[in-house]
Amino acid sequence: MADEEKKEIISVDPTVAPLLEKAKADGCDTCFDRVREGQKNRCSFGADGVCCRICSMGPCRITKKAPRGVCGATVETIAARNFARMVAAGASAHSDHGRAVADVFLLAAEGKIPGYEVKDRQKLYAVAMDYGVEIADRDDKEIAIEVGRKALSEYGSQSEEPLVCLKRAPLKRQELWKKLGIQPRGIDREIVEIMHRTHIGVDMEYHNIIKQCSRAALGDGWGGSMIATDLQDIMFGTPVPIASEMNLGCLREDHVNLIVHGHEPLLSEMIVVAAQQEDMVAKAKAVGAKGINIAGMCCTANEIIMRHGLPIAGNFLQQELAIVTGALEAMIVDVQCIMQSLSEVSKCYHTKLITTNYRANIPDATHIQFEEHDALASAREIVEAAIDNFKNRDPKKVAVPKEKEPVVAGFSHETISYLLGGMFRASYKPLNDNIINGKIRGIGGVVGCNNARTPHDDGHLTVIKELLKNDVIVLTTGCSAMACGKAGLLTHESAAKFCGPGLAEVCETVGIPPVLHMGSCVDNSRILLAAAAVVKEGGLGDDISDLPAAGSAPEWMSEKAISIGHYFVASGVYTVFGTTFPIMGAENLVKYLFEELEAELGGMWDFEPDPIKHAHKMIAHIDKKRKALGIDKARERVLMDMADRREME
Ligand code: SF4
Ligand code: MSK
Repeated sequence: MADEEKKEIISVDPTVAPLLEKAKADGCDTCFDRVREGQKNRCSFGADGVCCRICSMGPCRITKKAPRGVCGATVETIAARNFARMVAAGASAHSDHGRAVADVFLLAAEGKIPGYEVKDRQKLYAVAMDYGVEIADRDDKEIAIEVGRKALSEYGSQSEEPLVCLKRAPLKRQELWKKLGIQPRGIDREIVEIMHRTHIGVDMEYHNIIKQCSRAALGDGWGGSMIATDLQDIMFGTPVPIASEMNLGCLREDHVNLIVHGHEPLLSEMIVVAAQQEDMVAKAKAVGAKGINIAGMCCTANEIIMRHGLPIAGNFLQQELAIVTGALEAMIVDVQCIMQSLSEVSKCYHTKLITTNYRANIPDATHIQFEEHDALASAREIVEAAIDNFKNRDPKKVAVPKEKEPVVAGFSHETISYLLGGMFRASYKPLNDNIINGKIRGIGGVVGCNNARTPHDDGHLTVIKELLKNDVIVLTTGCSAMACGKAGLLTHESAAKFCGPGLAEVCETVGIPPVLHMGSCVDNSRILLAAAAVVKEGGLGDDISDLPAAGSAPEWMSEKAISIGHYFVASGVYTVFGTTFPIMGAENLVKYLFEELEAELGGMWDFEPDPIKHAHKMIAHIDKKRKALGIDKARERVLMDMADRREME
């Protein structure tokens, strides 16, 4: 084997290796170094979910010789409690995001804060109707106030009534949730209940713990996250396909560069406005720059690309590398997926790390609190700080990669329906018809993070290319969507290059890319709604679990991914995770989540770190569902040999 072949692949993104070399030369280390050095050896008890540190009699580590904790807890109880706490943390992150959006939405509707408005009236009316808000003979302000109050009350509700948006699911699914007693009530309440149940000496039956996981996770997907998406769309506009670029090559050497990183678009929307103001552009020119360049990172990036066409600098594992380019004046962060090391890396360069949210401070960063009561003033202060920092840039340290790829992003589930059916007949019918006739084999939802323990972006791209080759259309969000964009998968042209003949034909006819960028992490709720719309269209069963569809997070790392995965499962979707899975040391729990849960929920978990096998598990599930629907014969089988495959590469 040649030396290059033996070399460990760190990333398949061409910007990464040269910037890692540069970081080394500049004397700073990154997550790529730490994962191979100080943090190389993982604790297997922690990785397998069999270490309990819930009380101070522990930590208790379960082995064959020591099968119970001090309190007598079994390995299943311990692993299920650890898993449940991941669901709680993930659901709380999404839901706190949704609450912040609902707060601002209501204040804006009441006229108490300037700068935010209703940009999508149709969506306001649609959401109002779902919440039972009267729209006839009322002005938008009144409607928005009532929608805001009702949405906000979903978080703290103490009533036994289920969440409003559950009724967007297919009827059969709603009935199943009711029968199983897993309809979420107040969003916060379900998260608190997980924390209570997993305290020492409360819930010690793993099926019952997982049941509460389902309730809390559904409260995230059909609650906290869905509210965030709905209200963001009303305030900032429902995304429609928009052209832009992805990767670090979008930083511009002759501009003041700002990256907005994190999750909540409340601030980034205002940064966009501030950076376009004439006096700000003039200030940038006065310091010798040609203008102000805003790019995004992680899910904030997905928000600004979808609504403004602003470029994406990179996904989770590239955040430190953006600073290593030496061309970044300010890294502006809010909440979630921000590495603490950014403050250390920025010390090697001139970059100003600016925290903006009272919930998320970082030692040695500059904190400029984002005040939603005077949002534009906060945004201007931040943009000015970036402009002032331009003079500190050291030209000798600047090395912006060339690589960037054109993309089309911003496929909301409403837009997909419009693109498929046209303005007057918006519907999912052409998609359903092409699934039934076999040109499209099924639907894959591939989402989630990067993980420094696996080759950066490789898991996403290998899984997705394998799905496309097998005529599976892909819906994507989060950092997975960015991996796709950087590799040229988010363009119309990619259909001919990467897809099997059936999928390629449909994409070319309808005029869509085969991988549809649907947004940020909270926008996984859009995938739920797309799945519900496909069911409602007819011909593919009467529940989400009947669809030839599967979910995947090949490189997941965050607790939010576990919450997302579990609400997919509890919504009836077979969901495969890569890298590692946090309960593998508890055999019975593995059996329950990976096999038995399907009989209860119609969906179940699976784990497969090898990306090709991972994709084929999804395809096998899709084929199983096609068979159950009686549409397996419709697919014309196209046999490809190795030469055909190489040509498609
Ligand atoms: Fe050990 Fe039980 Fe305490 Fe967990 S709750 S640390 S298993 S004694
Ligand atoms: S940003 S949660 S690393 S997808 Fe939403 Fe990316 Fe995962 Fe964060």
